[in-house]
Amino acid sequence: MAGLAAAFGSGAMTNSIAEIEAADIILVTGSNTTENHPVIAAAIKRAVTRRGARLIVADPREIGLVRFADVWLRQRPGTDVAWINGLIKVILDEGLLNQAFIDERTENFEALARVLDAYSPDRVESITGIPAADLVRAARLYAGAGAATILYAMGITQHTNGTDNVKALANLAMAAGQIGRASTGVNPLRGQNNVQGACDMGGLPNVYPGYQVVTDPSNRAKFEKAWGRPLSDQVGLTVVEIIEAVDRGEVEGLFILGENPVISDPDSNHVEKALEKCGFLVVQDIFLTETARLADVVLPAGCFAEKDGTFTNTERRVSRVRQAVDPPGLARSDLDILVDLCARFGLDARARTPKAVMDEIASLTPSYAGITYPRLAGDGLTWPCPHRTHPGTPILHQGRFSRGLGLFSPVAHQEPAESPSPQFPFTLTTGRILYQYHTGTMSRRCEGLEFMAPACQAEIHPDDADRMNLADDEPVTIASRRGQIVARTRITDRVPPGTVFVPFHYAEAVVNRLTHAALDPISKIPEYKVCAVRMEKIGPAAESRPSALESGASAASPE
Ligand SMILES: Nc1nc2c(c(=O)[nH]1)N[C@H]1C(S)=C(S)[C@@H](COP(=O)(O)OP(=O)(O)OC[C@H]3O[C@@H](n4cnc5c(=O)[nH]c(N)nc54)[C@H](O)[C@@H]3O)O[C@H]1N2
Ligand SMILES: Nc1nc2c(c(=O)[nH]1)N[C@H]1C(S)=C(S)[C@@H](COP(=O)(O)OP(=O)(O)OC[C@H]3O[C@@H](n4cnc5c(=O)[nH]c(N)nc54)[C@H](O)[C@@H]3O)O[C@H]1N2
Ligand SMILES: [Mo]
Repeated sequence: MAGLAAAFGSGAMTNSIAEIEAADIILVTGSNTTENHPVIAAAIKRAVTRRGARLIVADPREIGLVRFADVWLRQRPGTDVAWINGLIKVILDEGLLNQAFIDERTENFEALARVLDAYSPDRVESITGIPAADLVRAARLYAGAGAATILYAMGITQHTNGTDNVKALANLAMAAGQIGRASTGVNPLRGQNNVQGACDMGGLPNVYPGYQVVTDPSNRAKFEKAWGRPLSDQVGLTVVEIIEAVDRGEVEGLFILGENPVISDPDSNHVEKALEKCGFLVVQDIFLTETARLADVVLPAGCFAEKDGTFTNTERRVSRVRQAVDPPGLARSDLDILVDLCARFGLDARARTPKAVMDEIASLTPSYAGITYPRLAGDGLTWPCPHRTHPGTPILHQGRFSRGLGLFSPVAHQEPAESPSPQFPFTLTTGRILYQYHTGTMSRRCEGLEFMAPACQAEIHPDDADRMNLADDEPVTIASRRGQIVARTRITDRVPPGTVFVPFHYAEAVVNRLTHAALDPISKIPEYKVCAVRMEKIGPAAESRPSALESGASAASPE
């Protein structure tokens, strides 16, 4: 989210979920909304079918929302900066800029204008594969709208140039003046129920709660005083960097809470090797995961229904979560475990209950200063909520950006870290499906979900399948420079020729054995959305079909 922070001074949804439904134009990119944010997708569909809103989808795959779209821009994976710059170029050339907004609210447009020459519709078509005429139509729709909103997710951020992609979207919104009003803005649809809250609370290596940077001595002094001990002024490491540091022997101990990196981090063969080397590994989880199996100590935690607390959702809304049942067996709430650990380390954790934690948050975090348990009794509050009678802030950047003037940041197209080659001719892109959740620790324990999506299926275009003589639902080997897996084919023109989509939910076919750990230099997000692979038909022999003797008994697949 560093791109948004650079442009406006904040890295969250600029507007609320309810406003999406009232937008005239909705631009969705890198978000398979119907599968991954179905409630928001329902709002988008209602906007289109009931209010006549126009939908622009930019996604390499024919996702569910394409059926509702006026324009579908099908870019080659990893070419987002090019089509977004292309939209701004058309808006500029056709006199559709919002000049008043640019003059009053922003700075540095001239620098952006200088790079746009390289993004004529024809050049954009040659980079992205998007027909020039479609680009022009999308630009006119977006800039001509009363209120146009941009929604994006991991298809934009999980690239080595993910920060540039987000900056490009921010440039687009500012050039057309589509930000700072109701039903406009640049809106990252955040993933987990509380990932926004985790970031807000300083679950990042460079900030204290409320994005107060650790390198600022006055921030450090404030937290040292509150917590009664000296604190480091060094920026720490991000997830992938930590694994690399473990591998180099620079990090000797690791405490992992609520993550299953053996399945979810890129280049998992390397992750596994690094964790096996780790001197001391503690995993705190609600299940014995693939990562927990490598641990020296496993601390069993209670799940969401077994504890009190708050979640902060994608629209910055802080809501209460209330304990419904007791944790099973020896499991305890994450907070209880951490408070006890603190005591064993000789630290006096002052806030021992969820309510006391919330009060401490309010006392140290300006954007949460007005948030208390009594005030959260109803529908919750959206931050910034700076004092006890403040109503919360559904729309950011009205009248003024957090950083003052909105900053245009010129960005240029850059190819992904790994491109297809004769040896690895396919582009692999990875992500999610409706019926599974991440590494499957939770969803794969649900019978109904397993019934709907029991096996790892690779989406392959019919032309590619024909050429390789692959049938539907046939096992196929997929290999990259880093590893290989066996998945089952799902032949569909949802993916373009030359591209394969594989979800990362399946421990028996860990797609992250194939992905690589190339990072965006600023956000440090890995390039999960593009790498190069080859596919091989397994063939009857290797597929171990039933032998002649057994074949009378069963023709079923051995899996
Ligand atoms: N059912 C279900 N829902 C979930 C989750 C889950 O595991 N299962 N996970 C949650 C979490 S934590 C997250 S972060 C969100 C993620 O939600 P999304 O970001 O919607 O999920 P993904 O499937 O990773 O991929 C997003 C889209 O990016 C597209 N894409 C691929 N390459 C490119 C590209 O180069 N450019 C662009 N613009 N698009 C590209 C893909 O085709 C896909 O449609 O989902 C949340 N919701
Ligand atoms: N190839 C590929 N890889 C990806 C992605 C991709 O698109 N493609 N997306 C990335 C993204 S956006 C994300 S968010 C990550 C997700 O990666 P992870 O966070 O590693 O995946 P989860 O399976 O959600 O793991 C969460 C763990 O928390 C545990 N848990 C659940 N509730 C609680 C609790 O209350 N307390 C504790 N202590 N534990 C709990 C679960 O059992 C589970 O083991 O994956 C990333 N990896
Ligand atoms: Mo995520």
